[in-house]
Amino acid sequence: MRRIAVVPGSFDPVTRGHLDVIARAAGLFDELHVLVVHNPGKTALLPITQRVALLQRSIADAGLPDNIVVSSWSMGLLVDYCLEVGASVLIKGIRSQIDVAYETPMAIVNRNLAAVETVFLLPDPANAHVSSSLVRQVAALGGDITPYVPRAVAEFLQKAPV
Ligand code: COD
Repeated sequence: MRRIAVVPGSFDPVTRGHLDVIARAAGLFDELHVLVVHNPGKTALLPITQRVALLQRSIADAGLPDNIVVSSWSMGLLVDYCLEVGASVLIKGIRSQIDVAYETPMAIVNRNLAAVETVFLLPDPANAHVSSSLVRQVAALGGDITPYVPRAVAEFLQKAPV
């Protein structure tokens, strides 16, 4: 049986922290879906189509394996997407106790809803402090975001400042 997993996120924009989790998850599963989802709790910077394009380019530039599919989902529950593509696992990155507190209830609900398990991956310590919101803030104030994001994102935000 093919082992299929989904890495969901806002990816607004994709960071080096996200890419690290995606790279390691791709090595654990036969097929990995990187799924851009709107988080109603956050104010979006980039449209979903742009986030997908930047993810695709960043994954290609990093030379990640070709078992990675990038798509987006706005049709309802995350687990509905999992069922549609035959995925039985969600992957989340855990940087801190705050992430644990945020992710744990969702992991239990997703297991109850559709028997989809959540696997938590710890970050590379070099990226543990990186978040999209930090990148948005540094970019908005004119700072250097290149240590935190793939080259494609840095180039895009330099051309179209936030
Ligand atoms: N290192 C490691 N992991 C990281 C890093 C880093 N530097 N930065 C982010 N991550 C992880 C996050 O912890 C998260 O797991 C993932 O990467 C994505 O992060 P974001 O910030 O892009 O995305 P979020 O946190 O806004 O997530 C959006 C989701 C839509 C995925 C989330 O809100 C969710 O799971 N919603 C559930 C929707 C649903 O179906 N609800 C009903 C049942 S629970």
